[in-house]
Amino acid sequence: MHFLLLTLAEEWEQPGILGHPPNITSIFPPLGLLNIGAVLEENGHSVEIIDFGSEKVTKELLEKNLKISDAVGMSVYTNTYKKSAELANFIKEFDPKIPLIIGGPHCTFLKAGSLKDIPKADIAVELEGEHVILEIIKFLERKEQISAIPGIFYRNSDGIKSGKPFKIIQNMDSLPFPARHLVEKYDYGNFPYGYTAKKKFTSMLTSRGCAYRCRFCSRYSNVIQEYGFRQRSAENVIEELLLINEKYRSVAIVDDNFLADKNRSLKIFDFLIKAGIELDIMIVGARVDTANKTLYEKMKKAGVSYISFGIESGNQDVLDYYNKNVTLEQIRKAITLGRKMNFFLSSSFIFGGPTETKKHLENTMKFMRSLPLDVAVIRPFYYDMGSEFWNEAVKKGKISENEYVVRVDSNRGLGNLPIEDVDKYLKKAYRGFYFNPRYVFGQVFRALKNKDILRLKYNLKVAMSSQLKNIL
Ligand code: B12
Repeated sequence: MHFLLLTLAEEWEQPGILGHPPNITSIFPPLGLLNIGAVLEENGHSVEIIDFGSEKVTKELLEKNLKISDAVGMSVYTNTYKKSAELANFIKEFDPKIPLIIGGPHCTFLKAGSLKDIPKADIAVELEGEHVILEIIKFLERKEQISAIPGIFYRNSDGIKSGKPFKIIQNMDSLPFPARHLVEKYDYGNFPYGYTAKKKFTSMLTSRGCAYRCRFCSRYSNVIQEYGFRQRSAENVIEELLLINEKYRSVAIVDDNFLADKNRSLKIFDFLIKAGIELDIMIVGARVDTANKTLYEKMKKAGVSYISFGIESGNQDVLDYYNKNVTLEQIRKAITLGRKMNFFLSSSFIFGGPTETKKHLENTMKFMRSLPLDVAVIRPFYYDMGSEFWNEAVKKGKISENEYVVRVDSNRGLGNLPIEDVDKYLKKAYRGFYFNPRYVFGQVFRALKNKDILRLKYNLKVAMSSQLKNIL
């Protein structure tokens, strides 16, 4: 069979989907689809991937691909599910008989509900698709009953039905490596804040799930306990890194928490150092409590140049309320250590948590300015479907179930601060951080020290450009 796999992950404001690129391009390749692509090719099928976040998809291009495809698969994210529904309508208008299978976060969080949100889709896969997709092919080849397939929802004359209970892939080393050649046509790795990944760039996942329970985070293991936290072995990760090193100059490791297992991390970095691999490594998502001198020194020698932390707040009571299980002291220690290693340090903060007052936001602004960070991404607090806070707010009737993403707003009884105040503080925080003379001098100094003219050019661009508009 020939499969067409589609993803529309990035934000998309303009009307319609065909004929114009989204206003934000994909930074990372869609690993979920690359895994499924690898399994399909391994079983003799052919695959084409279209990433709507990486190219202008015209009607002609889509129709040309639909004509030669036996089935279509689509990753659905909540932030773009309406666009995904539009795309499904287009596909079924073009070819009413072509099987349309959906999967991804929106299906994992909503299950049968995702078939209601994407009315033209035939089958929805909750959780991992690598094994299920082969079962679905057997059904399409009339070799298996659809009701016998684990982890799916499908339609029949009585409405939406579920298949057998899902199965978790326990042995992560058994999965084929992502079929990266399927997206070699795209240019990933263009970060929106002054970090330019060495090209060619790709990403990788070495684990699934997270052992921690931050209450604001919408994660699969909140809706499906068994998802848990599963890691690939160091040997298996090294094997993939060696393959990546043959074609790519940089790789982003995008696990929820790659450094969770210190021994595994040390094994991987020791190997990279001994092998003298020259791969530029970015760790996108690390907890500050994994920071220690030995590990960071090995990371530096092994080629790590970038690390991003979820810091969230500069208030211990708020971190505890979020069940983040870290201290302000651990945050300061990790950032200081990362600075010593001359890593590019990115961080994310949340403004306007349910218990936060203006004083809390002032504290967080002061805290982030005191840290030698390169980037601070500040997001307002959201009740994200799949997070503990969202579940509680729904239970209390403060949010209705079909409100998938809700901003904190005391005007509707959510949190202490009205949206307009949080927005004011967001601007104040961005201005205070990026126009802090110590920050500007630090950036210029580091750009010159690292001969990173691109970064210098970028910082100047930020200072002059539209981003300024957002800040002022
Ligand atoms: C790792 C991760 C990332 C990584 C890697 C994503 C990737 N797939 O390449 C990075 C950092 C790149 C990322 C980016 C984004 N992410 Co993310 N990400 C996660 C995280 C932490 C883990 C998810 C995971 O384990 N993925 C493993 C891969 C292999 O699984 P997968 O991509 O989901 O695909 C599997 C299944 O979903 C299924 N599947 C997926 N698509 C399809 C299609 C078909 C046809 C089938 C049959 C099956 C199927 O099979 C795949 C293989 O098992 C979760 C939070 C969590 N802890 O759960 C958030 C999360 C999934 N991400 C989220 C979002 C919103 C995004 C972004 C859109 C954010 C943004 N605006 O930039 C981007 C989209 C990037 C992209 N182009 O894909 C949200 C989704 C919310 C929602 N309800 O839709 C989550 C839940 C985080 C959150 N807290 O809100 N993400």
